[in-house]
Amino acid sequence: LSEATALVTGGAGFVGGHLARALCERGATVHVLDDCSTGAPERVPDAATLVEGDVRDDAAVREAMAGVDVVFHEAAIVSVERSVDDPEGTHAVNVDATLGVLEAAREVGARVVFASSAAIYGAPKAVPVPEGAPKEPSSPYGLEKLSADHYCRLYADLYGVETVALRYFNVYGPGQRGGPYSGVITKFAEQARAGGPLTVQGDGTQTRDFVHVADVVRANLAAATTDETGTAYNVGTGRAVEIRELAALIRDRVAPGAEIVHGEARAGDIRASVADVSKAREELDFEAETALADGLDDLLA
Ligand code: UD2
Repeated sequence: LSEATALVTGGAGFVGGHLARALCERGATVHVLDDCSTGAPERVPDAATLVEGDVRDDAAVREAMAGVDVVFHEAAIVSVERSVDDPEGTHAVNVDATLGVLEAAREVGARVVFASSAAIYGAPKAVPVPEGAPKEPSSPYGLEKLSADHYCRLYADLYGVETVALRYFNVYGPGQRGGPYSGVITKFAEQARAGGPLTVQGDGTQTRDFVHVADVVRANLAAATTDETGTAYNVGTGRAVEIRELAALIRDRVAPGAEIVHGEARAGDIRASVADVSKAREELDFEAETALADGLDDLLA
């Protein structure tokens, strides 16, 4: 990738910012397209060129795409709640804009690595979830990611665009946004720092697959150079972590005396979500390396 020109859409965001930095470190020429609505310009590495614009705007996408070999399409509205409140608005960003990125990539002959999501599976019938599992998303967000994931495959089949969809499970790490709609790790960390209590929704036996952002970056770099395109890979660790166990891990690191309390389960909450990682291991030669305990030590230090 040292010779490559890469575009990171959403490069001022959480995953995109880490990815843009890793690409710069590897000597790539890096363009970032971001409207900085939820991202922060200070996250964009100094060595990258920031095109401040909306990913729905074809002119901005084309400007950012000039001379690009590979696009990492991370720009999205990642809030499930927002997609429920405003499905047309999130569709425009999560689907229409992805189609625009694919078209622009087709014009310049660039590869597209797309940030898909475990949300496309809805509530899995069985875990771990392989890529071929049924897809019945339970939110507009999940359906939007599924639609964009399919478009990536179709662009490979119909037009020969090299595409890879990476289905992220629960990503965590430094720089993740806080606030009311943040992920559970950020939320528990904020609660523990305030002295507690940590609020588990339901009995806490529901499970998730928490994958560190450094591993998500590595999966993207692997996808940029793999020979296997027109396909999709789960990006997770393959390990199930119970939410009550997570609460205890964070409490013990930040505020050992803090209380863990249980509230109502979240409406429509998914009971179990764990990636089957065998396809990524075999075809992409990717395996997550950061153990949750180490990732939490690093994040909460
Ligand atoms: C994740 C993604 C979401 C979407 C979805 C697809 C994140 C932040 N969200 O939602 O974008 O892709 O997967 O299925 O990655 N919980 C508590 N206490 C709290 C907050 C959460 O117990 O204070 C529980 C919550 O009820 C759930 C679990 O923690 O069982 C994970 O919640 P989350 O919001 O971090 O992530 P998830 O998997 O619902």
